[in-house]
Amino acid sequence: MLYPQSNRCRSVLNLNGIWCFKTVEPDFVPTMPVEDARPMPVPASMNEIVTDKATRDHEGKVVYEREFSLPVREGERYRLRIGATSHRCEIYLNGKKVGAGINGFYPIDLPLDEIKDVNRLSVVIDNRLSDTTLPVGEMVDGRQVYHQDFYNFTGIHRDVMVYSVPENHIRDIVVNTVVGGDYSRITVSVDTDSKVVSYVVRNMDGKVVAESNSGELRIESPEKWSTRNPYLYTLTVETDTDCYTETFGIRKVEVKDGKFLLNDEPVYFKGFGMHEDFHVLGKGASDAVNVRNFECLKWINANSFRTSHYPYSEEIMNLADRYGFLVIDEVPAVGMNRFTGVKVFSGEKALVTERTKELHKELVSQLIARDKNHPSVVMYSVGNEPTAEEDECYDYFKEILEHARSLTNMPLTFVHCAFEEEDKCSSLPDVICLNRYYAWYYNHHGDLSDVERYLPDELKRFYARTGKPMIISEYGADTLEGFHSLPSESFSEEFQEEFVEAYSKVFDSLDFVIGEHVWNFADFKTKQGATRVRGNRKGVFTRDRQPKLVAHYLKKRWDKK
Ligand code: BDP
Repeated sequence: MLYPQSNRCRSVLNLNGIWCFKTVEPDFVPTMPVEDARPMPVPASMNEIVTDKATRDHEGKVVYEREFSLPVREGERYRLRIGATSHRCEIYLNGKKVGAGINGFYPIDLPLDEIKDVNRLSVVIDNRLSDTTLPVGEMVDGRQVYHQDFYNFTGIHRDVMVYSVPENHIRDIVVNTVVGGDYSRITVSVDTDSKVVSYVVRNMDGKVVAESNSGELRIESPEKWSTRNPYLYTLTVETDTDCYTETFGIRKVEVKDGKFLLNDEPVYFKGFGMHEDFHVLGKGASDAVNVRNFECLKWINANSFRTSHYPYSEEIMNLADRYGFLVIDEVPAVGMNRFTGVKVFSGEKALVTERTKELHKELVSQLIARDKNHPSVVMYSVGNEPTAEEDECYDYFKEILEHARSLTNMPLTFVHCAFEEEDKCSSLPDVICLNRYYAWYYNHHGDLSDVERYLPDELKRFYARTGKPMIISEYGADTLEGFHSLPSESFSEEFQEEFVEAYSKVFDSLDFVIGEHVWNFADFKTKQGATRVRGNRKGVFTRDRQPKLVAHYLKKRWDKK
């Protein structure tokens, strides 16, 4: 699936803006224009916009609707592209169903065959989570329950576009690069019914560096993509009816001898688990917020992040390529844990079923299909914190990882939270990603001596058993900006700094730790809960992207690391 592009063969009409919105009954079908609708911005989450609780907390279906017109030209086909709606949705054009979206974090791309002078586009979204969605959720006593921490936002969250393509257009381009001694071999495969006429590769100065009429190209002395030099090339494919320019990078990724290698050099991951989340926008995409995030990441000397806990927008992935960030790209398999000991992967109360597994596999396929040409993506994560204590979790994730392995050569992982003594799944991933909260959720809240007492020992046991390199993919302490305490106590800015310092000391003493991702980059909205004051406050930055005290510590640490 290619991102919409405007060029001499294609055009794009952006449909962002103010749409009509309404909460609707479960059997709603938009046969007629919606009545009594209220204005709603796209992209954005409706929950951050409305002022009444009933709408904010609505569990079920909502409809978004707008009209559009465009000049229809002979020989052109039109397609609709919605970056993401949360969650499942059905799409109607002039009252007729034209397609559906199966997940809240993936693009929907479908043909619009019956365009009229004026068109009514309706998107009916269902925000409920179940075993047929990812994240998973369940109904308990007639109420929606989900086990992930972040807020279950509802809305059209990413850009909406109608774009034109010529007949027999290019459906997909896959760019594979192999780095040799002083050259790179590029193999391109193009999914189209038309004949490919040329392949042209340009460097960042716009100079042609390789040209061919077959999908095999060779670049002499290539500039390799890295965090220090995020060098990008473009490939323009011309067919007898269509053209498309795709961006790519040349780099080699490997996990070897306990190290994570980028272009044969060991990498230490410095950065964060993040969220797509901001005031007023909720999960609504914003170029301004995205670029501010990357500026903050650069400022603090991070080199990587995880797209916790779902695929981020394609615009963010493009920025990661451009800024030179290593991305652990995660599918939305989160919430597969009740944290109560009640079985999740089996039994009468199973949260995760065969239906979940089928969807999970499909979403792994779609993520790899979407992100395969991004040099920033150096590892895929197929889930976050499932109950790795269960045998059935092992069987499940073995199958998911085997499926992913059949689709990509990139390293694979999923994020663990089970303790070493209980863990059954750490033999599965290429790199162990581990979330740890000693001195916060366990064992003695607020006592930082816990970190030294328990963490190194546990990490060493993991390593002794698996021999795999390890990234600590979450560790952090909720912190209210402006709350200071001498001596420190939990929730103060001083405590957060001391907390991160204590963990850092442990990481520095263990060779097999190849990275640290603090939880979280910024404060974010969660469901309401007794441990949440205006959301999760573990951000190193506030929700409006200003640094807390710990940010200055990390900036210095990561400058040297
Ligand atoms: C971890 C989850 C993350 C939460 C975090 C927390 O992976 O999504 O936000 O805990 O509680 O278990 O802060």
